[in-house]
Amino acid sequence: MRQFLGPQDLPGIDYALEQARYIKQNRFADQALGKNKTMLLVFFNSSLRTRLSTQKAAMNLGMNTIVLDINQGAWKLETERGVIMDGDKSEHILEAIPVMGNYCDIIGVRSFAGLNDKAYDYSETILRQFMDYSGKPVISMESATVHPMQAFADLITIEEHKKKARPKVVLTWAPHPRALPQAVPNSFAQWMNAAGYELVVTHPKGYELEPEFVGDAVVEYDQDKALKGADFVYAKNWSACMEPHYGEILSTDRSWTVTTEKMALTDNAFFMHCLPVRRGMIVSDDVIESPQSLVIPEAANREISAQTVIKEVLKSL
Ligand code: AN0
Ligand code: CP
Repeated sequence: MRQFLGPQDLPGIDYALEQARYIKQNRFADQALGKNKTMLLVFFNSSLRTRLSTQKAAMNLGMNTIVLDINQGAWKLETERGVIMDGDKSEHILEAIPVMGNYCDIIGVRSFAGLNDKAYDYSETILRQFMDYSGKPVISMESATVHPMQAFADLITIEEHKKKARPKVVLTWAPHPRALPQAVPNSFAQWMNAAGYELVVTHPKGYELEPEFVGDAVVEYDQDKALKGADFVYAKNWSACMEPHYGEILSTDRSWTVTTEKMALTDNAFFMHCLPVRRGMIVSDDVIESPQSLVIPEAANREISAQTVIKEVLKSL
């Protein structure tokens, strides 16, 4: 496996879940696989969970890890080709990437969508440059359009808690004061579809996601209707995806906040969110603190999804 952006990069979803179950019980069984191998994690954006869980996963596999925060201590990188570099950027990404590739065996990259230019974001320009110029396998740690290790951890969490083979999973938009990428909802929808669950996506009009991720999921503009009979409620904010409003905030309607009243419409559903979450905006304190809240087990499973993915990459080195 030379790249990881989605379920299509793994040998199969059932295989991946089986591997994840094994790894959760046997975290240190594959230490020989990663011995003297180095995992480099490159962050263009902030992170708590991804930073810690991916390092932990690599260490469980016997690897060494190096973390580089591009915005703290590295040279400011130019990412556009063809510019005259007379501004504040000291180094071009097209030199920086092959240099980084020399010091490691696998690279994880966090490079959020800029939300200014949809074509630039949706062609995964930064991640593709890493794939093309590092000479090393590249894992998305939330790139412009996907967050596959999060969605894989969410899938593992649902598998651990579901009470029926094909649960009803509702992905709901919720309000947020800042414009956020579509990577988390894109990947969540993609992985839920890959798992064959019943998926309903609900959001105000104008927040439609790309059909390549939504697939055959039902899109329901009435949140209350969508929540009826749900087994899992996955809340997330995202900015508008469709032109001419790409990256814009079109609604801050707090009636979409997931509250106890909203959860009462479900079939005693579990509440999920990738974190970090803004209480009072996305979800009420009562819901996130309730016994039905899975936010902490989801975050714990980030170690497992990362380890499953890194192990597959190590096997192919
Ligand atoms: C990011 C996002 O929405 O993509 C990261 C989530 C894992 N969230 C924020 O920037 C708050
Ligand atoms: N869920 C997630 O990716 O969290 P971080 O942004 O803290 O890594």
